[in-house]
Amino acid sequence: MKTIFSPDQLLHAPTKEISDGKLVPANEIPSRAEIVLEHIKKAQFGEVLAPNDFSLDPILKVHDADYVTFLLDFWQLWLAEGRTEEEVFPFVWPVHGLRHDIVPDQIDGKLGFYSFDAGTPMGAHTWTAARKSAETALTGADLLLSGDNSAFALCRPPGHHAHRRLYGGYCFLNNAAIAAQHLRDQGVGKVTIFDVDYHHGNGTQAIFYDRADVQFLSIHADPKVEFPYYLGHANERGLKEGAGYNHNYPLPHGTSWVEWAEAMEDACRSIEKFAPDVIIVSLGMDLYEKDPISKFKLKTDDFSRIGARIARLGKPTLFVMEGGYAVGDLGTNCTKALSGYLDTVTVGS
Ligand code: SP5
Ligand code: ZN
Repeated sequence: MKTIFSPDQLLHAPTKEISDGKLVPANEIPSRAEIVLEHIKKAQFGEVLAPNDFSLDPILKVHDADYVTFLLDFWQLWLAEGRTEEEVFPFVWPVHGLRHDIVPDQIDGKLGFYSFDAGTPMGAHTWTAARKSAETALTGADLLLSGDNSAFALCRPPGHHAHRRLYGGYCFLNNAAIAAQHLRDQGVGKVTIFDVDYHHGNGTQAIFYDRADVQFLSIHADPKVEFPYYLGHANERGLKEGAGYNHNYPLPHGTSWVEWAEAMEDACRSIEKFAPDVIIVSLGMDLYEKDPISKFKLKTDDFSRIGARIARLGKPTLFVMEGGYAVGDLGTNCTKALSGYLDTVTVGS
């Protein structure tokens, strides 16, 4: 299994975030990717490749042009307005009853218009890093198209919270969605996105909610008590042609392997029924018992079990990294998931 990564993904390097109403040290930091890379190299799963260059087209298939322009231009606008802070947060949003049809000219108005939380800092190099992260996922998709059975896109910043036209939850471009759409555009018939991150993949769900060609399944902490709070309930099943192709498994705080695995079995049955040509796994490691922002109780060895179960689905699989903030154990947990997968496909084939 090849891994894709670019050091440019480290350029987005926030030091603080707003969480639970406080300014706290940032969780989504460059060392997350560095430690995973170090462990991947040691595990010798295969080559580590730089992402290929892509035009903006595959990103624009998923994200609206005005949103991409905002991400691209935002630092220039920030400086042009004489602002000097290096880490930028929104603080006002067009929620219920306010206008969504006019994009403000002023930068604070734009930041709120294109975001859904105050917990996602932006800086001078956020666009560069986010674009590379998306290209890392796209390159992984291309590896599957050229015949590899699996690949690991070491994406960072993560992607699954980003909507077509919204950033949030540390995410700017929806890497998994961009890879899925690219596979469809290159002739792959049906794609499943299986999101195991602790948080609901609200962005991915929203992007494919009315489509039958991309199935979305997410196992996550119940949004009644956990971020992102406003999406991820079990009764969100898809709309129009997409009806029946969206599956959410909200689970309570304190969930450990047995209950989590039960949800995964149900999800795997739905995946088998859908019979995708390719599976994309939104691989969050924040289910881990020691994750600093999460409240599930999965252990390091449980990640091997997740990887092994995914291998038994028997489809070409692209792993796309999402969350996971227990940085000290992140490399171990990630390689466990991938070796669990690799050991099982080898045995099976
Ligand atoms: C990709 C991803 O995992 N994004 C997660 C974004 C979560 N941001 C909100 C975090 C709120 C944390 N509250 C719990 C703090 C416990 N001290
Ligand atoms: Zn997460």
